[in-house]
Amino acid sequence: MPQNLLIKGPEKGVRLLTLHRPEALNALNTALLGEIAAALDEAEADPETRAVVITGSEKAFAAGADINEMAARDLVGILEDPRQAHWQRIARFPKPIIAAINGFALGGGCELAMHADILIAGENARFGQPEINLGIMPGAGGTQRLRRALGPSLTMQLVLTGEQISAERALQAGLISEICPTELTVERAIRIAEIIAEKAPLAVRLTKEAVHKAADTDLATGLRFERHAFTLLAGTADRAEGLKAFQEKRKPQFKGC
Ligand code: CO8
Repeated sequence: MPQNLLIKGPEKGVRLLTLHRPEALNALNTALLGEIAAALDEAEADPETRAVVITGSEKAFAAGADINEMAARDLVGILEDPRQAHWQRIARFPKPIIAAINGFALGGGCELAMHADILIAGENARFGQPEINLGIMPGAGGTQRLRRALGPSLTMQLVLTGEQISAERALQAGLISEICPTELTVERAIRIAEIIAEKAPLAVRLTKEAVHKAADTDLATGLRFERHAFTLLAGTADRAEGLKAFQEKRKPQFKGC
């Protein structure tokens, strides 16, 4: 039973994960990260779960890695850090993840948000990588994912000054796709997840993978992957159903095969 994570669903194909360490603004200690990774393993294995929403509280999505836990680790402790494996499991989750971000998304919290495929933020959201203030630097992908999302100048400003940006600025910069009234962020993220949950699962999975390829490879390799994935879908029953349903002017019934 997870101690720091609330798990709800799947309802209408959507599983909701709520970070729950209110005493530490959802700081990501090893236990919480492990619980997120395990919950995603379960969600991956469950055919009823088509998309996952990750959220925190209205005050904090997550205020970073747990600083007290980090302070207790020396160089060897960091080298053998079990959190690395948890981050990798989160990064390779094949179904869509929507982050519903209210309040602070700092350090590892901002990095966790950037592991999501779609980022929806409340008006009160604050994003930042304040590690530099602690004499360290981002260690769960912050320099790389922010650089891809925001470009070089704003990324450098954030990681070198530790300054935070508002939801408005994050939207303008392309880090998030929508801003909601804070109390509606989770509802909106769930709605987006429900829409995705109605689509053909194999098409969703390959589409997610193809979009990720855009950041991971050169254009020619990415285009080749897209072409192969597109061709692969031609063999699915869901493709036949989707095209037939359009011609028959009805809603498709996708089965995931
Ligand atoms: N770790 C542990 N405890 C925390 C953290 C944290 N990151 N953030 C907040 N808390 C605790 C506070 O210590 C406090 O506890 P207590 O009540 O026992 O004193 C409680 O949460 C409430 O926090 P505040 O009283 O500070 O709340 P405020 O509203 O005054 O301030 C802030 C909110 C601005 C968010 C402030 O708490 C803060 O600056 N927190 C630290 C933010 C930060 O520096 N985050 C980066 C951490 S480093 C990191 O994320 C590196 C990731 C590397 C990943 C590598 C993987 C292998």
